[in-house]
Amino acid sequence: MKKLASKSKFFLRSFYNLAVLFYDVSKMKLTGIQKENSHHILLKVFETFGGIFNPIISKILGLRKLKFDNSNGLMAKFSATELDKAQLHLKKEGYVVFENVLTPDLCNSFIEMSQKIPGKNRIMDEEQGEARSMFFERNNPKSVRFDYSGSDLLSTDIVQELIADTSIIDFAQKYLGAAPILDLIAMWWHTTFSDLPDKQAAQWFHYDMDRVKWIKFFFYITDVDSNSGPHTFVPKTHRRFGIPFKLRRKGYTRLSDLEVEEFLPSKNWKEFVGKRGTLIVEDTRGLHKGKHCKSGDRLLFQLEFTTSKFGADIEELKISKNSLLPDLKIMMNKYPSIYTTVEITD
Ligand SMILES: O=C(O)CCC(=O)C(=O)O
Ligand SMILES: [Fe+2]
Repeated sequence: MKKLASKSKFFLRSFYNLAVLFYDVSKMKLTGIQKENSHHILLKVFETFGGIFNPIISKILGLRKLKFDNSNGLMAKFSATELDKAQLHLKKEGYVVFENVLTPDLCNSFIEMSQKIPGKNRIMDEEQGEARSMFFERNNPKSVRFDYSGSDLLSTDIVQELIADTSIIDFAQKYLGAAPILDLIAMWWHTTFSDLPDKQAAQWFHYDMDRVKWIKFFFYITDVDSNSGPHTFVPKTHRRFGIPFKLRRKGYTRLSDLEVEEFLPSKNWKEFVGKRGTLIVEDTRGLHKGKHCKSGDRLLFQLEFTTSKFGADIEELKISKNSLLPDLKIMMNKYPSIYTTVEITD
């Protein structure tokens, strides 16, 4: 009897949350304003309904697709057939890998840049470390992860060129099925500072759910082998019900390898070893982590595109008028909706 009562309570609560979510989504669609608690409700609905409503909400909130000339840019070296095949793989498995996307010269420029702009040591589990701004010392890391801010990255030419690259944006759009919005620019080092995988540094399995629908581009800037912290993904978990209910029920949290292994055998996990310049495009709604770094280090650059800003707070991206490159300026004028997260300052 008690069990039945708690089951009906769960059932009622789930449908109440679903109704609230659709109310919040309609409000966002009509007014462009998001209610404060919406991200929490989005997470709750994902927990119970396993992602069946994400594509529907994305359709409601998404903007009409844009037309791009994708004959230039980093992805232009792949044929239309190769790119179509890649899209199919991405949809089916949740990830796709492209090799030699960034040239060694560009990777060198990224490494140089990572030592010229400031960043912060990630406060680790047990709150070790301090998050004041400093320059990264490759020979003397002070945390397991060293992060750069989106705005600092955006002040550099190489990053501006990448976010103005229509071949990348077009690939994102094909997956998303709506006009992409750039909602994250990130870069971080993984180091051997700690002997244990760190939850704060995303070294435990988790799914992302800051938005409704999104796609991440992970660029390896350094060579990555099994010991230097390869990005790791559980194929097909990006699909509806891809993450078993018993794992979703644990909440928006980090999961140990053992907890994941219980439902999704590790022989199927995909550990991406790859040379610098490798690009992994991934729907991080599936379970993923950065494997703990045991030797060497790893520098990774990341872009995320979404169909709507609905969800968690978005880090502001600021760029000063003086450092804005002409190519990006043209893109921002031609396709303002992609760059609504970017603010040009004096
Ligand atoms: O560092 C990694 O490979 C994982 C990062 C991650 O979880 C993310 O970017 O969503
Ligand atoms: Fe993540």
